[in-house]
Amino acid sequence: MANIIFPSNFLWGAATAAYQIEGAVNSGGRGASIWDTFSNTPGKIDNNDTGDVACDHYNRYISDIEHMKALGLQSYRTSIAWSRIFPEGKGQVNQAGLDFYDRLTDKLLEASIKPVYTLFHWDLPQKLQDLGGFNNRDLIYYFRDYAQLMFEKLGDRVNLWITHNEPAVYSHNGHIWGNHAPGIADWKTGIQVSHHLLLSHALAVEAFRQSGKPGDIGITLNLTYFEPASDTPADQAATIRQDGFGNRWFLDPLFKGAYPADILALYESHNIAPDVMADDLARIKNSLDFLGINYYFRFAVSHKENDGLLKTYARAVVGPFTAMGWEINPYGLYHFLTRIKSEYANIPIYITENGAAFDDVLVNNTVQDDRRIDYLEKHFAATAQAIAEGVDVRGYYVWSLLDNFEWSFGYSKRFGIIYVDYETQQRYWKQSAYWYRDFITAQKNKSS
Ligand code: IFM
Repeated sequence: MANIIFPSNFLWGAATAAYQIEGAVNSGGRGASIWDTFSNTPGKIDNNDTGDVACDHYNRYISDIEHMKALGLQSYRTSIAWSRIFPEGKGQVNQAGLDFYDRLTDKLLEASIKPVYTLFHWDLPQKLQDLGGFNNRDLIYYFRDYAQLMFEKLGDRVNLWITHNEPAVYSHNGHIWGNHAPGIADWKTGIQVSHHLLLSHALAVEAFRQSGKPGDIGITLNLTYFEPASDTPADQAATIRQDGFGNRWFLDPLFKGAYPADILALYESHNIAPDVMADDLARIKNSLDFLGINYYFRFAVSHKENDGLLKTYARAVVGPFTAMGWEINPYGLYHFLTRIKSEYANIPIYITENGAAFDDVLVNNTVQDDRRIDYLEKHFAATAQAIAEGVDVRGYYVWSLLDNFEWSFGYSKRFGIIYVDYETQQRYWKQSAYWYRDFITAQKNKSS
């Protein structure tokens, strides 16, 4: 690691998301989101945890920014809670919500930390879900209007924007598997939602470009590295299907203006293909200045005749594993960075999330998380390798700044480089935080 030098303008950051850290769900005029509804439904979340309090970041953002500053972060990625801005998703604007993100932005800039905001990290206003959620085409316009307002209010100080976080997880987990909010289990809905997410992204980008605000806008995709479990033709074909379902379904429309023919045919044969109107795909094509990549793990894929519509079985097989049971595979990150350039476009890329949960134990006010340090180091090396081969990677955001509400796992999984004691809301730096601080300092010194 000592020898690796990243470009001098490379941004080192950390990421979080509103519902996972803010808490204060009833403060400042915030409206309910689908995650409030879902997490407060008994049995949905491990230990019946909710995001009601989370890391109480809404009330502690100033001291959290002090931690970021002490870490030497150059950038911070978080999301805006739509229901703080529009408690009902549309219509009446909530000034207190705008004020919160205004203050957050100013404090970040005061600390010389570049804010990057994701407009939608899954916490849809409940009132919009009551209208059918992203299955309802009207949502594309409500999202566009919300995005437009944020560009207008913050676009003088924020110049990196992300429309959606992981549309695959939102559509699949939330609408096909049902283990995320809004808890729907229906293929047709899930696939339609994925189309409306991409289309709403495109409309928000159009609004950004029309706003004349300086800066760049993109979308963040979670890309999973799928490899065949064996070299049989059946497993290889299964891998192509799995990659098509999870990765190409989102990449192809963004870069090629078309859904992948093999997956579209599969969906058509099951009557679950999305309703797509003329021009939708033309609007989605090239609707990004950069691609955000969230990368975590590799899955080995086998053909399984009786396994659902995809007839695939994807699982983690080769250790070491994180506390999520995810296989640590830095090569997969290199694979995507180089694959985007060779198969899609030589577009700027930000690694908007990468990190690991481990069973951290607080001892003497810190956590000896050597495995997380090792994880980060290896993924940095994979990134450096891709940059050396000409991939235009511009930044890296560790997931996560803080331990936080890990969706259906509640607080049982700790991804932070800063440990949160949820009883006292005390923050404790894990050893990975000290390591990351020193790494960033060394990079700054090398490039100056
Ligand atoms: O916590 C999530 C985040 O909200 C989206 N990307 C993956 C992380 C870890 O599961």
